[in-house]
Amino acid sequence: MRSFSTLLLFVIFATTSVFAAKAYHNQVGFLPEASKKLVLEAGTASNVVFKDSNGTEKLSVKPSAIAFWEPAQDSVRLVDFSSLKTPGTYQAYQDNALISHPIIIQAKAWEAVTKASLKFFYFQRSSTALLKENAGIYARAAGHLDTAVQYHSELGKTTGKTFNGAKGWYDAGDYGKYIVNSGITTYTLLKLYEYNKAYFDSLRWNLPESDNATPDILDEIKWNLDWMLTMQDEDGGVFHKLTTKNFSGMVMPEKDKAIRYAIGKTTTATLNFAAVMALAGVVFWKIDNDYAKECVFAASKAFNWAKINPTEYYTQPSDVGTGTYGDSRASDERQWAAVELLRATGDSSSYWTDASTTPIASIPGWSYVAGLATYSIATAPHLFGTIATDAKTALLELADKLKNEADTSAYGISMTSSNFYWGSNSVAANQGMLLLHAYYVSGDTSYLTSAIQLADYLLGRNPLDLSYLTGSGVNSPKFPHHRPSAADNIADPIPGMLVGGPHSSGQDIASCQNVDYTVPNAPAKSFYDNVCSYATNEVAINWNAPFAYLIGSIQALSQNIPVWENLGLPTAPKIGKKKDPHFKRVLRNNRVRIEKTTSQGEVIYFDLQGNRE
Ligand code: G3I
Ligand code: 9MR
Repeated sequence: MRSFSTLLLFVIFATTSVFAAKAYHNQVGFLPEASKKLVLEAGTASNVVFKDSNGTEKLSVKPSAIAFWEPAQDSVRLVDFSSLKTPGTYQAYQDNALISHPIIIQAKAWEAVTKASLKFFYFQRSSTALLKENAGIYARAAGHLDTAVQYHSELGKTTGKTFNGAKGWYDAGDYGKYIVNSGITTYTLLKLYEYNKAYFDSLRWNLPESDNATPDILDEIKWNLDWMLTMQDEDGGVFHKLTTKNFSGMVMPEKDKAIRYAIGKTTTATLNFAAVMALAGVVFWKIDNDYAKECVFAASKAFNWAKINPTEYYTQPSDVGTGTYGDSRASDERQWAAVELLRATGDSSSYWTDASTTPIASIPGWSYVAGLATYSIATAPHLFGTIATDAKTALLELADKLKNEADTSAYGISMTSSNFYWGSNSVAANQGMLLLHAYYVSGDTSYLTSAIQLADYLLGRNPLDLSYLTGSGVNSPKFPHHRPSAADNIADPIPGMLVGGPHSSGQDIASCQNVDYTVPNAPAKSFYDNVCSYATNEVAINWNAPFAYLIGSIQALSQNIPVWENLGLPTAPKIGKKKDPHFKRVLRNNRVRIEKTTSQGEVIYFDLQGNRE
């Protein structure tokens, strides 16, 4: 019988061990050959011991020296356990105290979250019911059929005229459909397929279309491309958004009965559309050639409208309160569209001459897309020659900056305080996408390793001990700002949704009954898992897309599936083959001009810069 004092010591020890230092790590799992790290609250420097499910010690690692991470105002230690590669479930201990969640190592550790983050888009489908066989408990009635969408008065259309704007994905936690955000999202998913074709050709996630011959990712993408095509006006211009005049309440789709309008027709939306449709033409070229040609033709029409209307920027009408996606700079969209159209058609004279030929490396976002053009230029030296070299140089310069930050950061990731703003988790995912492109063009796996750190951050290696993807990991957001999840009377939110993430702007505090959830100087901790917090806890298609890109690409790469299966550039489609009564390219006085026939039947001419002759 142990003496009372020994027993007391054991009890104290056992209870204090419950409050041991915490370890923050990817709560979903690790790929066997990938980098594996956990962050340890400062605490002691004792070795961290990794035990398998039998309690057998498999690895003992000395933590790094204490380091300060500014975005969280935390002092922590890093523990690198990358040498632990045998698939299995482990737990970490320090001084015999359990400090981690289960640590899962599996060959396909990231496949389930890849599928979940892509199934999110199915749950975002407008204009259709989600059936039980595909949506399970989240089955719902159809909302927003959008078969008779009105035109906002500022578009000057004939009163009472409507159009069919069906299909497409809801933007985020709201029921709006916005071209620029939808565009970068669709483009990112098209690129995910293009670079990992072999992996996604066979991946299925129980869509209504899963039994057909088309890969699920392309079936899903087409749901949105079909809608985007409805947003192109007869003259080639593209409407900015399709929404109600104001945000609906927190209701299910079928309960939102307000009239829906096309609102705005802008240069940024039109060029964004052109870039996406051009890439769609490349990707669908061998899968559905007629559809591919329709996409490329629509892209060319859009590009030409933007030549004639180069500065049509979005202004919110006074009677509209939905999202704006305002952007008064179209040079980046023009370069992006020109690059993608050149890639789709091989026709440099019609497009490339109208855009800047200086590639700029930057982390892409819905308002600044120059980085996407640089990805395409850097990976197509056969098309862009020395400009491709410039693009690669710029890309690797920025990637090196991110990699160096990750290699010296206390949390081992490239995110710094300045990256924490609305949608910060998408900044992390987009940094990962850039690092992957650096890996593609250089073959240097250190970029791949830096990208993996960002996926680990999003899935648990963060100061909030959160896997930011709903329904994944041990701790994940339970109350996202997402109308269907809030109104469906189901406790758990729809899974596979990446919430916007922490930042300190506090732009939604008034909507959160003035609860100030921000942590002074610690943007990485300023997060509120409450449905009111649309600034930190909303979900959005342009946040899930780079996440799916990051996690899906690394899963595919880990299986050594060729990254680069060039779909084979199509021979230049005969754009303009279909007679378009509104405008066409003509030779006039031996110079290429745009001939436009106005609705009054007048024939007018523009130069390629859109100047009226
Ligand atoms: O880019 C600057 C950064 O340089 C600066 O350091 C930082 C300081 O806080 O601000 C950054 O700009 C922020 C911008 O998002 C970044 O994309 C703005 O503050 C912030 O207000 C802006 O928020 C946008 C938000 O709408 C409000 O307009 C988000 O980007 C955008 O994703 C979000 O989009 C909404 C739609 O309108 C409606 N549907 C939901 C969707 C997601 O919340
Ligand atoms: O639900 C809206 C969300 O999609 C937007 O991102 C956010 C910012 O534009 O606005 C949300 O709508 C809120 C509105 O802005 C203020 N009143 C409460 C609305 C629902 O939270």
